[in-house]
Amino acid sequence: MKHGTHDLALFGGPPAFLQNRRVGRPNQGDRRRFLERMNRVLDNEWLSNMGPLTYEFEGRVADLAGVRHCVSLCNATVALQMLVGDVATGGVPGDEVIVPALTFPATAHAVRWRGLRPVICDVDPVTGLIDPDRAEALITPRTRAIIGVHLWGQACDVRRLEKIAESNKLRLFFDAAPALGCTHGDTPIGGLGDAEVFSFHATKVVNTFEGGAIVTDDDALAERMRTARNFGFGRDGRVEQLGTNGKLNEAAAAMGLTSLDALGDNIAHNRANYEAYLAALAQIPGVRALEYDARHRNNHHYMMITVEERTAGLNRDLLLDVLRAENILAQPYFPQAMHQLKPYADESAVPLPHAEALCGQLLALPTGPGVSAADVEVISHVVRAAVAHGSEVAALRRAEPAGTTGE
Ligand code: T4K
Repeated sequence: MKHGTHDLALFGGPPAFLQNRRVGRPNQGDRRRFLERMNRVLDNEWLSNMGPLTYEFEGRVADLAGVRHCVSLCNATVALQMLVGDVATGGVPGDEVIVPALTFPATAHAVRWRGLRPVICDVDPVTGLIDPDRAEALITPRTRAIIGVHLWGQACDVRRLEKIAESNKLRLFFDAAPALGCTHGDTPIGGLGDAEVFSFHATKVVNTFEGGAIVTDDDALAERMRTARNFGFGRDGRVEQLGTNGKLNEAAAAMGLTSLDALGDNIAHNRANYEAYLAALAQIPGVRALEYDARHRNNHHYMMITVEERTAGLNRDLLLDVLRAENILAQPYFPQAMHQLKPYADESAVPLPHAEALCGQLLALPTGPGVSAADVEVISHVVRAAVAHGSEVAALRRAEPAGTTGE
C-alpha cells in the first residue's frame, strides 16, 4: 500500500507490480486454436491474396458490423487512405476533408497523404468527439467529406453529421478504428455513413498483428475498394483503376479469427473492469473517468480518465510518471491535437480550445484480459495516493536535480 509520497516507486518505494500492466496488450485468444489455423494456412500453401481464412474473417466482421461488405486490409491507415482516394477521384488539389482535432495522427495523415487538405475541427469538451456545429461552420465550396472518429468506442453524433453531409452533398466516413463491438443505439458501429474503418492493430480489441477493414453497405464503393486494395486489378485481371497493395494476409486472418472468438469474453471482462474503475476512482479530486452515453454500447477497450491539475495538485504527465514507475503503463491518448502536430501547424486558423485542453488531461489506464479486478483496485489506489499527496509529489519532482526526471 502507498501511504505517503516516499512509498511511491517514483521516489524509491517498491513498484506496485513486478510485471507491467498495459494498455493495448494483445487479445490473442486461444493459442492452440491459432496454431491449428496456422497449420491450415501452411498446409494450404496459400499465404496471401485473399485466402480462405481471410474470406472467413471478412464474413465474421461483416456480420458483427451488420453490413453487406467487409473489405479487409493490411491496416486502418491504408483503409482511410483508400476511402480518401475515392473522394479525391476527379477532385483537385486543395479539396478539403473535415477531421476532428482529437484523434490518432492516421486520420489526418490519410487525407494529406492523398493530396487533400485536412480541415481540423474542434471537439466536444466532455466526450472529445467531433462537434457537428463546428464541422458545419468549416464547410466551404471545396469541402468533399467529413470523417468522424468514434473515439474510444463512443459513437459520434451520427444523425446530426448525416444531416449535415446530406444537405451539403458531402461524403461521410467514420474512423471506427477502436470501435468494433460498439453500437450507435441498437445499430452496430460499421453500418453508419458511407463507410467505416476498423483497425485490427495488435493493440486493438480484435487483433490481426496489423490489419484493418472498410465496412459498408454500398455495393459499388465496396467493389472499388476491393479493386483498389489489389493494385487496381478488376475481376477480369485488367487494371481498371489506381490501386495499392492493401491486402491482409492469411496469418493475420488466422490471428483475427482467433481473437474474434474471444471478443465476447473480452468485452464482458472490460465492462467489469470499467465498472470497478468507476467505483474505485469516484471521489478522487480532479480525476474524472469518462462516462459514456448510455444509449450506445461501448467495448470498453480503453479506460479513459482526465486529470485536472488545479484540483488534483499534479498534472497528467506527472501522474503518468508516477504510474509508470509502478509498472502501470498508462498512455496519454492523445498527447497532441492534430493542429499541434508538425505537418499540420498551419492548418488551423482558429483556436481549438477543447481539443487542446483534453490533450493535456487525458490518460488511458490499463484494462483488457490481462488486468484483473484486483489490479484495478491497486491501480486506482496508486492514483488516489498520488492525488492525495499531489502538491508534495509535484514539489519533490521539481526539487529533483536536472537530468534525473527523464524529461
Ligand atoms: N485511427 C484511429 C482513431 C486510431 O486510434 C488508429 C490507431 C488508427 C486510425 C490507425 O490504425 P492502424 O493503421 O494502426 O491499424 C497504438 C497503435 O499502434 C495504433 O494502432 C492505435 N491507433 C493507437 C491508439 O495505439 P501507440 O503509438 O500508442 O503504440 P505503442 O507501440 O506505443 O503501444 C501501445 C501499448 O500497447 C504499449 O503499452 C505497448 C502495448 N503493446 C503494443 C504492441 C505493438 C503490446 O503490448 N504489444 C504489442 O504488440 O499506437
